[in-house]
Amino acid sequence: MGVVNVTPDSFSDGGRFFKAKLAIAHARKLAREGADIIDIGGESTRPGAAPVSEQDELARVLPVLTEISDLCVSVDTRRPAVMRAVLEAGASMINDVDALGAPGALEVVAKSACAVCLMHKKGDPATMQQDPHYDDVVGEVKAFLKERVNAAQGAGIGPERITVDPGFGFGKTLEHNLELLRRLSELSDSPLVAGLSRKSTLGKLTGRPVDERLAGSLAMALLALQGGATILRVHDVKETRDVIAVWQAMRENAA
Ligand code: 7PJ
Repeated sequence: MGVVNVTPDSFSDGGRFFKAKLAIAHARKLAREGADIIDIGGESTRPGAAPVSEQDELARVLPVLTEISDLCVSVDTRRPAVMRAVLEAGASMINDVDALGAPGALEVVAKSACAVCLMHKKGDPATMQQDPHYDDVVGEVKAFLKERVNAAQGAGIGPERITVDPGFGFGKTLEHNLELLRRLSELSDSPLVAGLSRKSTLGKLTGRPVDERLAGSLAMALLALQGGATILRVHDVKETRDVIAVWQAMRENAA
């Protein structure tokens, strides 16, 4: 899954892709480099990001989506009205950091045939990184994902449409993120999405700024694959493809 941000304040590309044309070109490039899914988002969920109106979110996402709806496009949104509009415009997947928690979200997704990613986060993006606490981070994330998968299935979303994500960096310290990565395979029976690309966890581990986290991101990608991740949400598709090729060759040649 290749990330294309259409937010002006997204931390990892400094807003370079705010303009629809640039976002479309970037999406095409990621698809050529081997992304199976293009994830576009019009609301930055980075810690402390400014809120975006529904109208602005749609104005950012729709012009990009309509130009690339021949691709498998996932839309990163928490709003049922945005979900409805993008599904009508050809989105294949809803990637929701609120795990379809907004009133009406389950119903909108259930009425379509799209795939969905149900992500865990603790707290609100504005404040979630202020001293997050868990008694048992793996247990808590696992229970939450199970509850949301049950809710989704209860609403009529078939298991073949559902993926889950521990939400690295969403209300989690470095230690929480590492524990979740270490025990990724325990989290769910549903296919796992892992998003670690360029995240601040890597800044803490390597001391590097966001534009120098490629090597760390690739190490994380390999660890996520080893932990059983099915979908890697990344910025650097070409390089991550090479990691996948190496990992797959190793697996296939195993007795
Ligand atoms: C994630 C996401 C993630 C899923 C963001 C960033 C922050 N969606 N949206 N998983 N992260 N499913 O790109 O670093 O980890 S926004």
